[in-house]
Amino acid sequence: MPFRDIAEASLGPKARVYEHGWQSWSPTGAYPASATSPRPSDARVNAVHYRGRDLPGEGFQAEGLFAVDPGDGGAVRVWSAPDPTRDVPSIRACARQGTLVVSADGAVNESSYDGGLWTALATWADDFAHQVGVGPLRSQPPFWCSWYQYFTEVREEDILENLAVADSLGLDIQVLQIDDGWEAEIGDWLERSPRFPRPLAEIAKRIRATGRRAGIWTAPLLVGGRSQLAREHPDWLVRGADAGRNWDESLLALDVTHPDAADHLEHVFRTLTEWGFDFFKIDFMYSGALDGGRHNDADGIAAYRQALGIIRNAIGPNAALLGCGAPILPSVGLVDAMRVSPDTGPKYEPEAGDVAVASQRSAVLTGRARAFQQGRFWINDPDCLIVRPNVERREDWADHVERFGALRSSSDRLRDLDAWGLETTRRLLQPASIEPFDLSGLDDA
Ligand code: 9PG
Repeated sequence: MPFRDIAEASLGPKARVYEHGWQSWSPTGAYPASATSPRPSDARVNAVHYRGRDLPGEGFQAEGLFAVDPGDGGAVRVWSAPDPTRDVPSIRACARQGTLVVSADGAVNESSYDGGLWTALATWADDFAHQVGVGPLRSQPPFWCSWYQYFTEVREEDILENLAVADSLGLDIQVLQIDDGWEAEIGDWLERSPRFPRPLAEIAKRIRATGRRAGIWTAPLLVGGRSQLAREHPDWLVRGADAGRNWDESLLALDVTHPDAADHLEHVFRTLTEWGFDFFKIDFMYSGALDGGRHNDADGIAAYRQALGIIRNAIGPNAALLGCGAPILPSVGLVDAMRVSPDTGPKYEPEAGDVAVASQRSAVLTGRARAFQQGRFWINDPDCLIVRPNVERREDWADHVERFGALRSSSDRLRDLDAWGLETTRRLLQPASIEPFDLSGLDDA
């Protein structure tokens, strides 16, 4: 559907807009109404971090949720998809001579709220969570994740070393989560990298023998061009879907509406569960919601929700499901916890100034702007605490995790922590709160 004008708002000097991005890594924030929001630095970033759609040169493009705060104490106007678990229209806005013109490429409702921007969004989120029937939230345990120290080079011995050090330091690490790097190829989830010589069931057993739970990263709806799956089952891929590039390969999407692909997805998660894993970080989930040709005529969002149903069915009701790189509004009610920002990293500033890519500034910008989702949609994951000595501005990152992070995790080589890093890790590793955050002060720098 083409964009059609849906509303106008007259803008006072303090007017702000709120733009919600599509998936975990898409920039989300509040900006002066006359500004232009962050744009991807190239087409790859647009595909992997945004929604891959055309963007206007000026102004804003929100995905499914947009708001205007007049800034003079007047009501906040919110535009949103009537049911974002079915359809998420793009909503554009552009300021012209003191008036903001709002347009959308699909059906959009308008509602208005008193109490300022964050209260408005929280109230909107309460209504949406109620509409979807979000069940009672369950706290999730503090965990250790391999990514922000070892990245794709992680080895079996790194996992075992940190397991032993967690014990000797007496840290409240209840789950050891193996991140990207363990798998043979993206899409081949039952085969291991040579850096993991022992079967994963054995690693999981060793983790569990210390009284902890075992966690694992996958990107279950993503298929790498090099994978055996892509080679052997081209009919399981979404036709014409471009999930971008990473790991030096092109990225495709699994079509879970194909019954054999659905069986395969279920088999992968049943097997990981049998191996002893019960904490699942499911990443690059945007790939499952891409437009494209599928076995049946389900659209991207319907196929995506179907995939989450298959995964939950395979892992059982008590396993933890942490969404990442995931379409935000279509995931409500289907995950226990959600990454609400782009990745953090040892650097404060993002490369090329692009706030969709890994950096503390990127993670803080979007993590704060989605603080209202905590305790309403799920448990907010601010990304991992990293506090080893060479992390830039590590005190500021720890403050963000403490204030706007409900899911708590550590991702340093534990042995490398100095006294302050260790004390901070010890203090912040706590079971996740299921309560909404206090949103007052969100507008302070
Ligand atoms: C593993 C990581 C970690 C991390 C996730 C996700 O190519 N890219 O643009 C790109 C974007 C995000 C990204 C990795 C690559 O990070 O958020 O915690 O699990 O995957 O690969």
